[in-house]
Order: sequence, then structure tokens, then C-alpha cells
Amino acid sequence: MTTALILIVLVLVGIAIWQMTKIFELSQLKAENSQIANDNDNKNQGYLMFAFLIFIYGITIFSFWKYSKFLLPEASSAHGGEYDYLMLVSFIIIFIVQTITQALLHYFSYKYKGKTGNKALFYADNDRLEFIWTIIPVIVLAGLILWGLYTWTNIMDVNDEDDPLIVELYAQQFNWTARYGGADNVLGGANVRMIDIDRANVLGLDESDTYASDDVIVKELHLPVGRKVNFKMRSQDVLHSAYMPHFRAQMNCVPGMTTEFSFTPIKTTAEIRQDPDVVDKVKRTNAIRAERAAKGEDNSDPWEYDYILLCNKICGKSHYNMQMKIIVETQEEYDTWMKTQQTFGQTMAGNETEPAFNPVLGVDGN
Ligand SMILES: [Cu+2]
Repeated sequence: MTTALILIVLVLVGIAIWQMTKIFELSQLKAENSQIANDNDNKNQGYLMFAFLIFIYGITIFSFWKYSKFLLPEASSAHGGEYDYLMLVSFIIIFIVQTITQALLHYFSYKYKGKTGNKALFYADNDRLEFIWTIIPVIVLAGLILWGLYTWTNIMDVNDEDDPLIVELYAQQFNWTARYGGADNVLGGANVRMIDIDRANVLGLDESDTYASDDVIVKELHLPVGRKVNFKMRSQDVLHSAYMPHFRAQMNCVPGMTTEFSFTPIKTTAEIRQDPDVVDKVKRTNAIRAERAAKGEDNSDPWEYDYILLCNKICGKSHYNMQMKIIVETQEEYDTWMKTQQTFGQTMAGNETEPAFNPVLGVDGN
């Protein structure tokens, strides 16, 4: 409501200023009503070009100063540094090119503004100039693309070397489930057609597959630090995308197929919480939350920083809230946590001992 009111006030103020300019123009004695731009108009346009240049430089500096703190902390995966470096170099090149070309564009617009008696020079082409401004971007872009392809191939090298931990990320509207291969580190066969809600086989695991019985299904992803993880992504319904920003990892989850991504986490959750940027961010957020708490508003509990798995494909109305907590911990902590988890076999056996009561047939189904 307040926003709407502010907008209305702004529009009205704009109209008022416009009307006042018109009155001012009409009140000028030697007012020229010609639609053709005169030298004065051209000069004003030239200065406006400069003003716009200052505006875009200003807003760039302002954005760096104001919004840099919202960037992600340093990468927490082994490949993340390489990825960030490529990104940084790309941005530096874009920044330099943008700064120079904008200055040239606006300066020349000012320098060659219209002037009475001036006639534009007819200049058909200049092969050498065109060659230069074609070949430089070609070389720079080809370099960036080749480097990008090389980095991508490096990152996407999903293989079974170094005994990776096998984890399935299962996407559905609107939540994530993770599945570990269990003691044998091999995922049992699964298919959405085998989903059996009544028996709580929600991921459609093949119960006759011996590899499936020791699988562990969880709602909070735990990863041991320093061990490579091979993720296998599945989707039950629509396109989702498994996005783990802190690890610079993202892969689409496509119904009907398994996609893969692999990375090695190198910082535990406890370590990332010590990162100065993260400490600062938590402090800022909790200051806002304390204010909310004082007013008795919702979402005011103190917040702790966590790694997170998000969905990065708009997959429906609750897409925004499709997330799962990731905890990176030491091998010992991971082992301790894993021991407290039930295997798929145990869960199914638990379901078996309590057959659903059928009021017509009785417990044993006769
Ligand atoms: Cu989704």
C-alpha cells in the first residue's frame, strides 16, 4: 500500500514538473516553437550524454560499494577456485571494455554534436579499422571460450577414481531427498514406476535389488570433508536443478534420466562459519532478526550459516522454498551420524511388521 502511494506521489510530482517546464517555456519572450534542433538544443544533448556517462559510472561504483557484501564467500569445493578465477577474469575484461567503450561512445556523441552549417562526412568504409575491431574480440572471446571449455571438461570429469562417495539427489515438487549407497557404496536400482506410497517406498527403490537394502535415505545431506562425492540426480516430475552455490555446483534434474555432477568439499560447515565474510553476514542478518523479534514479528529466530542445496529451475509455485541443508563435517562426525540412520531394508521391514488394518478383510487379508 505504502509503495503504491509513493509511486502515485512520484508520478504526480513528475507531471507537476513537466507542466511547470511547459509554463516556463511559454513565458519565455523569444520562445522558439520550431521542431528542428538548434545549436542550443544540440549542446544540451551533448552535455546530457556526459551526464549519463557519469550516471552509469556512478551507479557501477555505488553497486560495488553497496552490494559486494552479498556475494558468496570463497568456494568450498576443490574445483571452485578454478571456476571463480575464470569468472573473475571474464568480469575484469568486461569491466575494462565497458568502461572504455562507454566513455568513447558518449565523448564522441558530444564532440560531433550537430552544429549549424556542419555537414556529415560521407565515409564509406575502412577495411583496416574493421579488421582491427573484429580480430580483437575474436581472439579475446575465443580465448575465453576455450578456457571455459577446458575448465568445464575438468570440472565435469565424473569418474570412479579416488573411491568417491555415491549420493543420489532426488528432486520432486517441492523438496529434495538424498540417498547414500550404504555400506557397499552402491545405489540400488530405482524407478519412479516402483514408487509405493502405502509402503513408504517414496523413491521407487527396487526391493528385489540386494544393493538397495542397505541404502540410506535422508532429508539432510551430510558429506565428509575432503572426500570426492559423485552425485546422481533424478527427478520425479518436472525439470529441477540441483544448485549448491557454495560448492560452485549445478546440474539439471531431468525426469526419465540420471544426470551427474562431482565435487570434493574442502571446508567443513564449522570452518565456513569462521570465514570473516560469513561472520559479518550472520551478524548483519541477526541484527535485522533481533529488530523483528523486538516487534514480535515472524522469522526472528537467530540464524546460523549453513551450506544449502537449492532448486534453480522454476518448477512450480513452491519452487522458491525447495531446499535441503548440507552439512560438511569430519570423517568421524560423518560416520557417527551415518550410524544413527536407518537403511532402506530396515525401514521396509519396520513397515512389514505393522500391516495396514483392513476393516473388511481383517489384518491378515482373508
Ligand atoms: Cu524444483
